[in-house]
Amino acid sequence: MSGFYYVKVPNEPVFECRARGKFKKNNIKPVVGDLVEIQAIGNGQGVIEIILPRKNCLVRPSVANIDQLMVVFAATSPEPDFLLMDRLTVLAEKNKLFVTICITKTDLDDRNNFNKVVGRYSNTDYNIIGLSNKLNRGIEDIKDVLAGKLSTLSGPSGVGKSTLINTINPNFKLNVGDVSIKTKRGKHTTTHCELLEVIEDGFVVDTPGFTSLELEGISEYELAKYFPDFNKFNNCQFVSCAHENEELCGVKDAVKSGELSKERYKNYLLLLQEVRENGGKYR
Ligand SMILES: Nc1nc2c(ncn2[C@@H]2O[C@H](COP(=O)(O)OP(=O)(O)OP(=O)(O)O)[C@@H](O)[C@H]2O)c(=O)[nH]1
Ligand SMILES: [Mg+2]
Ligand SMILES: [Zn+2]
Repeated sequence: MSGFYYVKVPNEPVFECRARGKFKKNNIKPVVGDLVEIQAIGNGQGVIEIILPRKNCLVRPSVANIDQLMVVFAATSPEPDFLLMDRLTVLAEKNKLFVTICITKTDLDDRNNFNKVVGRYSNTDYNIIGLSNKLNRGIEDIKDVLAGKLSTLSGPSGVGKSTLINTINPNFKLNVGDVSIKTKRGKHTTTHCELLEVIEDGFVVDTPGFTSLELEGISEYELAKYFPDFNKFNNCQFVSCAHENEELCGVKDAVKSGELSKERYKNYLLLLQEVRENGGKYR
């Protein structure tokens, strides 16, 4: 219900809480993943008094204190949006999160999109897991990367994020929606963020799907740092090389020789342009 926060307290049922007015006054909103102190007021209800300092806080989805970003895309239906995928990995790097890229619907993967993803990120150490919720494929691998962490699922609507949680732990019966036959898009079935203990000591936030994401608060000078595969080849002439128009650029050489993914480099240039345009706003 709106205005309520559901707080898990050890060895107690979940408390239904409101937040103290001071938070609103200071423009602070408790988010999923927050560690809080509450005052119990009876009847399983409480008031959030303190939000403990956050290790990190993502904007979209709005979650705090996470360890791992699970970037979820479908092999098809909807087709993967590689620029959005790169935006998400940049965001994860910026926040120092583990990255797992999860490609669902591999049972429908006629065009080998899973292998494309593996190729694009081959110089990163990201976990890349192909799975099918339909055929129960890859589920054990997912459980392994969820263990002991707080992870958030991020990706477009209709890729199967909620289905994945239901498959991992059949005790959950989250709503799942169809993908429109005409537009091949999801129908925004999940509408709020929720923290779920899907395996013992493995927490996951199911989130609503989204299609756009701005790289706020990233300067043009740091963007390349968030492409960890580029770092292996950055024996450029200039330390501050933007890997753009410079001569003697290790990254550009690696793209030419095929060691680095051309598509990923193209997206880097697009995002570089974007953070430059945003630069004035956020610097
Ligand atoms: N063939 C196939 N279909 C799948 C798979 N995973 C999910 N689906 C289907 O994809 C559709 C969308 O699944 P959801 O779990 O609702 O997707 P979501 O990512 O949670 O979407 P939002 O909540 O809207 O963000 C449903 O019809 C699922 O049955 C899979 O691995 N293979
Ligand atoms: Mg969902
Ligand atoms: Zn360079």
